[in-house]
Amino acid sequence: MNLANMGHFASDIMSFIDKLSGYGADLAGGVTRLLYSPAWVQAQHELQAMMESSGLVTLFDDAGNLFGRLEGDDPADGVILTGSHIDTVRCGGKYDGAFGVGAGLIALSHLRAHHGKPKRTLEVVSFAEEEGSRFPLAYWGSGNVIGHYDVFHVPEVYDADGIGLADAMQAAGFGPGKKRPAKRTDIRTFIELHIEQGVILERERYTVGIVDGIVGQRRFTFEVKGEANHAGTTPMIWRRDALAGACEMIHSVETLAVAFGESTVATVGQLELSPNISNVIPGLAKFTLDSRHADKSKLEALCEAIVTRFQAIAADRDLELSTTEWMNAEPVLMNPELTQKLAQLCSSKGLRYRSLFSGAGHDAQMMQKVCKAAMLFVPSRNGVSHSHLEYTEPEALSAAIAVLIELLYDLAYR
Ligand code: HGY
Ligand code: MN
Ligand code: MN
Ligand code: MN
Repeated sequence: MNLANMGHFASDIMSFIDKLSGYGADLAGGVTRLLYSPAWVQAQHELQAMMESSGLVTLFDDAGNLFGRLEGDDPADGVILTGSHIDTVRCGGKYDGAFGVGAGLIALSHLRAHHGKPKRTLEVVSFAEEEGSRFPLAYWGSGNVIGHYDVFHVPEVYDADGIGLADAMQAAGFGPGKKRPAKRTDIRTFIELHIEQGVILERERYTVGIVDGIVGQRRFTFEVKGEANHAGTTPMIWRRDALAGACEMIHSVETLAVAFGESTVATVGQLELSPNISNVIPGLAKFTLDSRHADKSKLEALCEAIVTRFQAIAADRDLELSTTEWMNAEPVLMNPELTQKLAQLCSSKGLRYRSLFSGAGHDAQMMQKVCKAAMLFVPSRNGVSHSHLEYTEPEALSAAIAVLIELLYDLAYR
């Protein structure tokens, strides 16, 4: 079947994406919707209204995850869950996360309208947070659902304005006992639709991609302490310049990552200086490292090599180095039974598809620890994501939704 008549859900998903992107819209045409921010709260409540008008029963949990439920004949038979995350990076795009939530909502309302009550319960989730953009921790939403995090023991982490995660959660109306316990043991299957955020599907002209697995990811924050001093009166040889040291460290990341081979990526995305004044030698430099690899031992070796190099540079320059690792997600494989089913459905619909590994992290990485998980990708124009230029053709979005509907039908109605 060619893509043209796969456009059945194109207008539904595009109006969903356009509507949701209004919450946190920035001037460049992108979206900034950080965990527990006012835009995030409004978006979750808008979503709740959309779910309810589609006939779903909605529930928030204590962490702020939102679920829309289409109860089956046998609720004790566990839940088949689809969805993704509602938060975005700063100045992000309209599709990352939002597509998977909208696809799930459209799929459940289609199934309810055309096939009535399922045998097994279907739910769509809008996970509270996946990106790690506001606080130095990621997967706060799905992490609470699988018991990796717990709202009764909130990590002491702060955002750029010094607001703590626990305070932000309470201010948004969530927290221990506020809604329903987040940890769940009744989820049997999780299917996440997501944009590829890479260029393979578009360049090789595939309509959808079936995800084999997701790379491992480790994120750190490094603090380099030197000595703030006068830029004019401090000879070069007597300086303990935190930024000069950090620059040497950051430059070594590129060299080391390249040496580890092409499927290795390492990124320094955030850098803060103090006192950050033109005529003062920086006394403090704080920067993040995001490192990824499909192979766990290679990722460990890369991180070890990077930290060892940093320590040598700090010693050489008489600088203090402190290292905080705040994310360590292992590489995971998706459920082969589900990926096989997806392949059958894609070929039965005549869709051009291929399997591929995800270089981006996803909630499915957490959910696969407690249930069978699978992902379906759609192409990203020019491979761009985490940017207002993020875009996917509506027909591809619609084709993936059509596949999701058939898969959920197989899982919940047969
Ligand atoms: O950064 C990532 O891997 C994803 O977009 N959270
Ligand atoms: Mn995402
Ligand atoms: Mn149908
Ligand atoms: Mn993202």
